[in-house]
Amino acid sequence: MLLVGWCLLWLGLVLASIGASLESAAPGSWTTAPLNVLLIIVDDLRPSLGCYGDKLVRSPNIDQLASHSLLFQNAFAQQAVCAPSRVSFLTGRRPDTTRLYDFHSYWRVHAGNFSTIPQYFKENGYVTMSVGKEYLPIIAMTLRIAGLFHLTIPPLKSTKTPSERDPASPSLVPLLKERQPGVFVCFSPKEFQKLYPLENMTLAPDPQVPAGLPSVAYNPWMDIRQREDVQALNLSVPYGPIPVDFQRKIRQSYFASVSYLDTQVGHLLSALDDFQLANSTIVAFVSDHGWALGEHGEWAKYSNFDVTTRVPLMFYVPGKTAPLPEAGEKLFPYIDPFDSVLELTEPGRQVTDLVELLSLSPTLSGLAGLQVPPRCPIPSFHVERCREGQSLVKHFRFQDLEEDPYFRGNPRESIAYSQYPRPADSPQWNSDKPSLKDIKVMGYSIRTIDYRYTVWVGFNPHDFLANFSDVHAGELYFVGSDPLQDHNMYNDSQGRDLPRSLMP
Ligand SMILES: *[C@@H]1O[C@H](CO)[C@@H](O)[C@H](O)[C@H]1NC(C)=O
Ligand SMILES: *[C@@H]1O[C@H](CO)[C@@H](O)[C@H](O)[C@H]1NC(C)=O
Ligand SMILES: *[C@@H]1O[C@H](CO)[C@@H](O)[C@H](O)[C@H]1NC(C)=O
Ligand SMILES: *[C@@H]1O[C@H](CO)[C@@H](O)[C@H](O)[C@H]1NC(C)=O
Ligand SMILES: *[C@@H]1O[C@H](CO)[C@@H](O)[C@H](O)[C@H]1NC(C)=O
Ligand SMILES: *[C@@H]1O[C@H](CO)[C@@H](O)[C@H](O)[C@H]1NC(C)=O
Ligand SMILES: [Ca+2]
Repeated sequence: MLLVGWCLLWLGLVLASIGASLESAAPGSWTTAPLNVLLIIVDDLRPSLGCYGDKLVRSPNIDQLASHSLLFQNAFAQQAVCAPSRVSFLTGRRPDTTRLYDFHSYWRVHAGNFSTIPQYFKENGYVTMSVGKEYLPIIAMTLRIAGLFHLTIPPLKSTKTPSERDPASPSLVPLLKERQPGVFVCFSPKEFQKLYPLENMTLAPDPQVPAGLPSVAYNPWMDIRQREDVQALNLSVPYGPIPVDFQRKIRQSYFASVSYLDTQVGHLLSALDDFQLANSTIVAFVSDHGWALGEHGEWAKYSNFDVTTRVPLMFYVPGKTAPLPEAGEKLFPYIDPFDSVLELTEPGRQVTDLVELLSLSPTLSGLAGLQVPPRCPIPSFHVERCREGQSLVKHFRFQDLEEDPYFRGNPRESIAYSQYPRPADSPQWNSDKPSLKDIKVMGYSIRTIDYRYTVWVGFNPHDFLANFSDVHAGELYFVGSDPLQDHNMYNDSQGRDLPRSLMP
């Protein structure tokens, strides 16, 4: 049985501005013509990209985007699983506010009728469109439902079925051109595996389950076990390691998917050039969460480790993160990852501050010249539009940098929060994706520039209350001496001066 690659589906949100209505909607806030916004949300993409320092992965088109963008080196998802993360960053609220930790409820009726990124842009005169995974028939997939009123054009269909189409068909290009529905084809990028010969595939540097890992922190990657080819391996549950040859195949497939994705991004961005939109379109590139590829003996997402919470995040803002392209100049010429000699693209500007995906919503608003929503009161279930994350707009004021070091930010002061629910203290069949009613423990995690600190505490799914007196386990990893998070120092640190409150 062939190992088919995990398919990185993606979603593009096109927020096209309409000048006249915008100007009346936001008088005085524009110094130049309003900008379009192209938001590329990749599914399950960890920062295994050239622009994030990965030496193996070929991602020339995304690297080229990065070279014209402001790239955030340390961006973290608020919960490392699809729907909770997407709902969180599209509404700008933490999972404890959307109350969506699983796939089974609709936040507008279950928590609060919060506004979303496309909804806010639409209310401000933008035409909003999307294509991709949010169309999957899962109730919590935000845009499918919300799309009824926050997308100008209903979400476009995507398909997971391999097809005879040109594998590199630039599916979103018709959107840019005619603003008409396109079809995105996701397929097994077999051909792209040639970029990653098995003999060149490395294993995770730390493929063992760490001795000091509390069992509640471990995600047993049940969905991967259910695959036919993995079942044939007769792995022991929950810790049984995957044979190393098979690990290499998984990693090969993942990296091949990344390169395939890169070609799609390349076609999409070169269309911006072709339609002379690169001078008037903000491009944001992001993923909903990361993905473990054997680190700590784990696979897939479903944890609080950096490998699953850390995501790529970059913004191209014409005239700000890169000079405005001259007439006819190509800012994003398509680059073939199969070219034997790939020129190294110059890295663009980078920020090392720790930032959260929650910041996407206020940041896009600020960059587009819309009013940045105010900070949320506590609680904020009744407030339709506010932000729980910071706007990152201050990082884009480059001209001030030389004179005013304040705008450099201070990585030491920045913090990113993530969380993950569990149904029990030991791994079991539903540990990866517990339904709300089954959640008994919540792992609240802080990431600072120096450490990741997680406490797993009792959680009541009926009143959504965490009990910080009821600590089931803890984790503490020092980034400097243990960047891969294999040496849990929590017990050693007990009684020392550590952060008391994990609640943001
Ligand atoms: C949410 O608010 C919108 C108006 O902003 C309204 O059209 C919609 O019906 C509301 N949905 C729910 C579930 O209350
Ligand atoms: C595989 O590794 C060999 C030896 O390091 C190297 O010469 C070759 O370019 C690699 N192949 C690819 C496709 O990266
Ligand atoms: C930490 O302490 C707890 C409770 O005493 C114990 O169960 C656990 O094994 C210890 N962990 C490590 C890594 O020593
Ligand atoms: C699967 O592994 C178990 C032990 O872990 C062994 O008893 C059983 O025979 C194996 N089954 C197959 C089909 O190899
Ligand atoms: C973008 O470039 C095109 C072609 O050079 C030009 O017609 C258009 O006015 C420019 N738009 C902006 C916002 O500068
Ligand atoms: C919180 O946990 C502590 C320790 O287990 C327990 O004594 C207390 O009753 C719990 N509080 C609530 C509100 O459940
Ligand atoms: Ca995902």
